[in-house]
Amino acid sequence: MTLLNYLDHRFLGGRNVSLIKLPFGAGQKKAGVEEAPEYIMNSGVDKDLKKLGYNVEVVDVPELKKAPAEEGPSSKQLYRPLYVSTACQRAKNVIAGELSKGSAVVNIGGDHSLGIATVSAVQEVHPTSCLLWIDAHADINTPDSSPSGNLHGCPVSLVLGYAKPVPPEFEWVKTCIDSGRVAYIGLRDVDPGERMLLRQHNIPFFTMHHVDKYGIGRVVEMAMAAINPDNLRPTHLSVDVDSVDPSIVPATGTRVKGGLTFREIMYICEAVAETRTLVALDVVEVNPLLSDKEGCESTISVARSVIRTSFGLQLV
Ligand SMILES: [Mn+2]
Repeated sequence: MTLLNYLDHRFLGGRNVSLIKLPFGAGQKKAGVEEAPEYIMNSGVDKDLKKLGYNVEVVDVPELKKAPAEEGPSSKQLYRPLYVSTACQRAKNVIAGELSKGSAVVNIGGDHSLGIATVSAVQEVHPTSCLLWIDAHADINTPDSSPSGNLHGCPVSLVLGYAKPVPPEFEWVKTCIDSGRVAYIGLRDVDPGERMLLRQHNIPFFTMHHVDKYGIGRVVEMAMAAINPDNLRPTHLSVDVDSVDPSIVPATGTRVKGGLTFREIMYICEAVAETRTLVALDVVEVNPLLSDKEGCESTISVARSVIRTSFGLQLV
């Protein structure tokens, strides 16, 4: 019998995974999210992946947290745009470097503004890849429509080229993916400007209503059929842990009740693993300072499970 996790990847040659630590949190205003990579690494994710037969490399981004002396011109409208932009450029270069070696990457955040870096890097190295965004929020505000000015709510609009004009700090970000290759699962807190963009551009989105109505199996099938028919594209899975219900993931900055159950998020990871197309996984928005010890451990253990399950750990 052949174990699924030993079947060949459709796009990558070896079994190499780079765990990239991204301790950065200026895409939002709550302290603590930058500490998550240490906690997640300490849970043993490197050993988990080694047990699954991968060669694992742990990678840092030099000067990721080095803040610019002054903020950029858009700082009246956005929170720390130059800092976020600088960090994302540094992260993007490191992620693209790892992907160029033929490795899969796990991007361990940090907040979801890092999505600017992860999507830019993945699209540069795997330009046909699709993006499955698992989140309570759509993160598709433009700098103009953002009610908070927090850039963790804007990464998708920047990589899709919907931010017009592009804030000068983000002129380096290419429009690198089109709406036909992006899908969402888990939405339940979407701003008015975001709702307009999702509908206007026909982006396939599956809210918690759809998860209730069709079940997670059918929802993942529909999402992947829309963005990766016949598994001909590499897949980038971006998991914001706030997609999961706050009862098991309380240690995160923007909790919204009515989220995915543990089995539903695991099912998504299992289904993506089965496609043998995963080239990049983001795990973001764990904030160990926002819960008690028990809540923090529960949150970290979900993050750990997301990683090992996406890379092929099976129930039996
Ligand atoms: Mn998010």
